[in-house]
Amino acid sequence: MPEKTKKIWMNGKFVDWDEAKVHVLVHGLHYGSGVFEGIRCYKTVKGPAVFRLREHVKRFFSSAKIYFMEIPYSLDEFMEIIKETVRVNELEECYIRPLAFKGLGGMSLDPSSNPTEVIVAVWPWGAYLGEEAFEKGATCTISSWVRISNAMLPMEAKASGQYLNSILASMEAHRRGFTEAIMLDSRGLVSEGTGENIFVVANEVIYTPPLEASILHGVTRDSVIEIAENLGFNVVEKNLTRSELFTADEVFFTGTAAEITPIVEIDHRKVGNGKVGEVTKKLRNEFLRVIREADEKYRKWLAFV
Ligand code: PPE
Repeated sequence: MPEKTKKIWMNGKFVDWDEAKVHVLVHGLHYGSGVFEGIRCYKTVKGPAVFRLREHVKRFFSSAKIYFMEIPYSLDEFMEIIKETVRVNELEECYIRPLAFKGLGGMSLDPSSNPTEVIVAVWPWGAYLGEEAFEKGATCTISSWVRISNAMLPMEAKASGQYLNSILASMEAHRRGFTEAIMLDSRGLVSEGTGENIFVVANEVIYTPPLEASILHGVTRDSVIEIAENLGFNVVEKNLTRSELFTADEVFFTGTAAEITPIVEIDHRKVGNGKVGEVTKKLRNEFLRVIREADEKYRKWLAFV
């Protein structure tokens, strides 16, 4: 269970952590009819700040729109609700989980008339794939589970039910003894991790799969592209083959939870020399600096609590 905090915001009011409950017949529980976000709040030199809050809330609203879910708040109101939830829980650093799901009503596959319930929970969350993977790099396997394609589900929506695909891949990877899975899309090209986007470095150029590769349009992916370009790197969105992963100089994951996590082995092949690469280190140091130093250039990414 996530580390317990004080209050969870639920449909307009704060309730105690232990009281934030739902009925077993809510639609979202049965059919995965929910959309969610993962956001981080960091302790910066100027106080706690939520990283790229507006972009996350925008994606939350887009996911809801795709699934015909009404969120009865404006973008600005919802940003304020999130900041208030962090304040109420008196946390300087935390992970933030907004979730909207279809509630109690008809048990039909058209939940249009079921109410949409909305919650925001926060809790402290450390390294997503473990401290060791964060520091020394993750070992990965290519999943036997193919990433759901854009033709089957809207992969740019961050929807609860879509994660069953990730859950199968994650359980398989762990049972095979790896830290994490890398999924290929229905064309056999590189898509993403179970909860992360992926990047490859080859001959000093940085590559990442395009949206057509059934990926989530990651906010961290976007941030890393901008940071890399500002550091003078050439970043190219391009379809990648499995071989390009095996022969890359460096490979790493990006995500709100994972931040920048290096990948040092893929299906028993060392990535580069099997150590965390120089470009990955450079990007990660800059990313960690940006989220805490609150300098002018990247201030636009921070919403102070
Ligand atoms: N792909 C997937 C499938 C994904 O779930 C995430 C985020 C990303 C890419 C990276 O997106 P972004 O966070 O905007 O950079 N995964 C979230 C949840 C993981 C989980 O619940 O477990 C996260 O990192 O918060």
